[in-house]
Amino acid sequence: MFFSKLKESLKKTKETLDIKLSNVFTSSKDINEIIDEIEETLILSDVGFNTSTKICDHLRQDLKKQLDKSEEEIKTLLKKEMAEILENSQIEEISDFDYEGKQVLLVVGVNGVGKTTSIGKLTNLYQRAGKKVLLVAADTFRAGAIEQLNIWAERVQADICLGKENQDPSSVIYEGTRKFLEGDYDVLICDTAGRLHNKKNLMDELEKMKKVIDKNLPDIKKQVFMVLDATTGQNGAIQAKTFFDKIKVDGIVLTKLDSTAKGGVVFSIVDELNIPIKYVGVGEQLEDMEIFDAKTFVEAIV
Ligand SMILES: Nc1nc2c(ncn2[C@@H]2O[C@H](COP(=O)(O)OP(=O)(O)O)[C@@H](O)[C@H]2O)c(=O)[nH]1
Ligand SMILES: [Mg+2]
Repeated sequence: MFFSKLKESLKKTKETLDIKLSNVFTSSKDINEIIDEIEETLILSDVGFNTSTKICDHLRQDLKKQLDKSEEEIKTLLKKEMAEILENSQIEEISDFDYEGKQVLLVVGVNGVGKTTSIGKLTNLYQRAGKKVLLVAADTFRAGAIEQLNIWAERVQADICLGKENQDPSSVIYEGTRKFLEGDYDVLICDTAGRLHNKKNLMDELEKMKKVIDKNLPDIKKQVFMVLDATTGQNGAIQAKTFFDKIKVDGIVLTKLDSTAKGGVVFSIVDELNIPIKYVGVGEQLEDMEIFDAKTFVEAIV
């Protein structure tokens, strides 16, 4: 089940890649020409220029040692090189769900990428692992945003700290940390308003929220998750890069893989941003989130 949903959600990406790749092999070409065209295909599939070049350089090396240069063999080697790029990022110590102590997540990203929805889905995953979750609605920019998280909280039956519209988000976070310490919660997940890296006051606000968490929960595992919308492809990846200069991000949640052919962006996120993708969103429902796994991903895409 787990695998089939990811596969299904990557259909658009796979189809686009398949069509382009099969074109590469149609007329007779020499091997260099084939690899050049594969490289072009990857770039056009949002894998990113540098990452595509890297994959194809490795592929060229592989094929030097290889007599069999059939389409099938080339594809097998291509898959291997693509998987290697993703596996490099998987230095996962202990999974967030197996972690025994208390933990905090601060969820950040630009508007509409799927932060609030992902928090609902993540809460469900944590609960299934037996963890008690407390939510904090610190997107006080709009009353609608607070209500949206509240609806998720009701759906998954998690406790929530509700901010008021226009309340300083750091003060809502503060209230959340107090409640978290008083209760027998395992996980605190904080929703925030969408922001762009180039809005200084909003980035300062984020910094302040982080400080409040650090100060109130000093000895607790903390992670900042950045949510990225896969449909924005390379643009989203580039935008994320500038974000990281301002705030340390521990993991990426990549959403909307089900509604794009730009799933190739996964490769440049891992390779160029050097931040692990932790979860992928594959739909709008509660269950539509999966733990990112390099091998499964490559199998579903090529
Ligand atoms: N198809 C699809 N839609 C998603 C996914 N994640 C979020 N969305 C939708 O994206 C829109 C914005 O989500 P929201 O959580 O409000 O984004 P936020 O502004 O970052 O909090 C909503 O309509 C969500 O249903 C996903 O994985 N797949
Ligand atoms: Mg939101």
